[in-house]
Amino acid sequence: MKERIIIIGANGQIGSELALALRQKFGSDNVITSDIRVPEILKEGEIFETINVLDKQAVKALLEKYKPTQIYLLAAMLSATGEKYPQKAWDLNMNGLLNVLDLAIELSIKKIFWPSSIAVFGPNSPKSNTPQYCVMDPNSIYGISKLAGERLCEYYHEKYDLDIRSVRYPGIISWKTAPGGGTTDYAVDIFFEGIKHDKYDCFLSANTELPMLYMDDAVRGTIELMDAPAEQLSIRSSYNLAGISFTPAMIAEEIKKILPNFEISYVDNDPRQAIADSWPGSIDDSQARKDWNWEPTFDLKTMTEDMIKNLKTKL
Ligand code: AKB
Repeated sequence: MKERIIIIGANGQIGSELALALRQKFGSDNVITSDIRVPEILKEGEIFETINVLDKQAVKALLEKYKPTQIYLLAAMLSATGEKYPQKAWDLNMNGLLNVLDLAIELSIKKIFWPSSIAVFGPNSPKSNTPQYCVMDPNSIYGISKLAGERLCEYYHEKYDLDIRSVRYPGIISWKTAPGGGTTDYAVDIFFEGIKHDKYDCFLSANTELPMLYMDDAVRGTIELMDAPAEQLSIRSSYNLAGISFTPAMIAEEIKKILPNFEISYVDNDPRQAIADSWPGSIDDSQARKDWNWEPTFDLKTMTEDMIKNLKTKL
């Protein structure tokens, strides 16, 4: 079957790179990007539509116009911004998802990708090598909305046979498009500031370990999950996905090996610390490895080298 894909929320950190990869795989004609904001650059042949995912009629019109076979729903408010605007975060993250799920049923669009996050875990979840199934008591509005979203995805799969696929993204590290409003964003900021100023004032403490993943692995893994035969997938809520776990002190050490003058300092009392403290330090992703052969390729060293090489050229 010829695939036609719509990405909703395509201008963000993950959407912009998924769009590149999907255009390469399926051709620009078959990948429609959409977002509430117009992108800064739109190349010839690329199709873009302005859309607010909360405007259900507009989303319906978009889906009727392009008749996609797959939807990637990436519009969301992340953890740190979510704490500033909890009602808006809940509204966007929940009602955006519900709009897309209901329209997918109405218009017979079977295949959907929706990202969850390590934010679904909470203070009583195991901290280290956090398993797929365990106590989940998220205490950020973002985490609560993602956990509720996971339950909706499984429910719609069971009840309406929607082919929804999802991963719990850790912090994603990338150089092309900056992240916005997340707790793991420090691990991207540190590279930009390190290259520009040889120093970084980190909003998380030195020993805060968090799970992270390099963008190249995240994009490849997402497309591999979407390509996997449906009968191989045993999880229809969201798969644990892991890459590299490290602390600010560890990444600073690695950066210093390439930028010897780099110095890190730490800010006290940043509200993002409490969010980070409630999240796992590392993730057990054995089910994803088993079901669809997931395997990350970048470690702390190769990721740091690749980030610095690419950012030096970019900046
Ligand atoms: C955030 O920090 O909010 C996100 C996430 C881990 O989902 N990057």
